[in-house]
Amino acid sequence: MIQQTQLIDIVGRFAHEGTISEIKPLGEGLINDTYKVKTTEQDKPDYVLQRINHIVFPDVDMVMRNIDAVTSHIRKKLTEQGTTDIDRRVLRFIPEKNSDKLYIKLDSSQEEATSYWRLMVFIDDAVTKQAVNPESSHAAGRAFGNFQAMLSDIPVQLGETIQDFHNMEFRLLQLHEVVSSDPAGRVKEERVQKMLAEIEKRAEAMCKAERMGRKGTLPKRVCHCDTKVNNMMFDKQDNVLCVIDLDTVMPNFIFSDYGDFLRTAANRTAEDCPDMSEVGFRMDIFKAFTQGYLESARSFLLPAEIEDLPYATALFPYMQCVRFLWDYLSGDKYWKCQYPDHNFVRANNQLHLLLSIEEHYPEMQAFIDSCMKG
Ligand code: GN1
Ligand code: MG
Repeated sequence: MIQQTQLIDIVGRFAHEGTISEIKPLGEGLINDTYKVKTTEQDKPDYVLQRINHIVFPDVDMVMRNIDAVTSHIRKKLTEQGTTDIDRRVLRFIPEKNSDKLYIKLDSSQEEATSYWRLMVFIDDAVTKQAVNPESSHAAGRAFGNFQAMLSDIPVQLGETIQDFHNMEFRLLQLHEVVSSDPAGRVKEERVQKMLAEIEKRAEAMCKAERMGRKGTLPKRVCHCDTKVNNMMFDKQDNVLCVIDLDTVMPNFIFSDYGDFLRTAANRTAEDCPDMSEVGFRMDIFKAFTQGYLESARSFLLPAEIEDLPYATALFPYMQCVRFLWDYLSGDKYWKCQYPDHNFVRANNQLHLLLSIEEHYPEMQAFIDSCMKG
């Protein structure tokens, strides 16, 4: 456990304002360690201090360059639009003292103990949600569409902070590799074999985006790439304030943001609920989110992108099933597990969500058509 005094020292290296009164853990993130930094003065902001997970994000410098480019571009757009509460609408990172670097590195003789830190302004009177209703889902759709729209003319080329992050062909290759090496001895389980068969049946269809990308019919745009429900801040009146958790912002097919939101928001239950009878796809959330998303994104989306939104909806539970199964077969190295089967349960949950989505395909297509005519 890291000591308060060490945390205070770390914050002290950033060009923040105010006197630190307290530093406490914040949120339930599984990747980075997050703390809230309170300051004594009423007129100074509180802050969020984060230790960046450099095992998951090996190029921290690239992560922070991407984030700087994205937040500066959005800030500029909001200023042009005359927005007054800009620090609530886009994250503001605090540089290191006497420098313009947005993170600090604390060296250690052991690589695992080396740590990377960043500090951002805490947004007051705001909440994140684990679940949405159709109304907030519509707002989220507009917000993510708007996020992509604002970034559609960003003048710099962003880096890929995790290589092949949402590349379905690569994720299948990773799975095939772990199936043949079988480091945890789990491949022989009958339930694993059954799941692998379900995965293989759909493999060709699910790699459609990569094929379109190669043909040049599907562009990469700046995407958020982790559009889970809880990566958006709302004010107390349920209005969307801003999008957070920007580590994975990178060029990708727009399917990523659309599909990953629905994967988390339109599931009737949590992604690790072990009771498969509770898993199912909520069309009310799908419709509200899609309508909101198309309102703000239709101005720049290509017909091919719009046409394949139902495919995107299926792709992300499928990809997450493959990734969770890969981690289960690897011996649970990537996601923290609370019990031995946790990753298998997660993979199975995502497979059941996919089955439910497949039943709704025609209805989804018809709804998208009606939005585009309207
Ligand atoms: C991870 O960090 P978090 O919990 O928002 C993962 C996502 C998965 C998600 C599944 C960098 O997201 O891709 O969809 O878990 N992020 C990374 O819960 O791998
Ligand atoms: Mg998060």
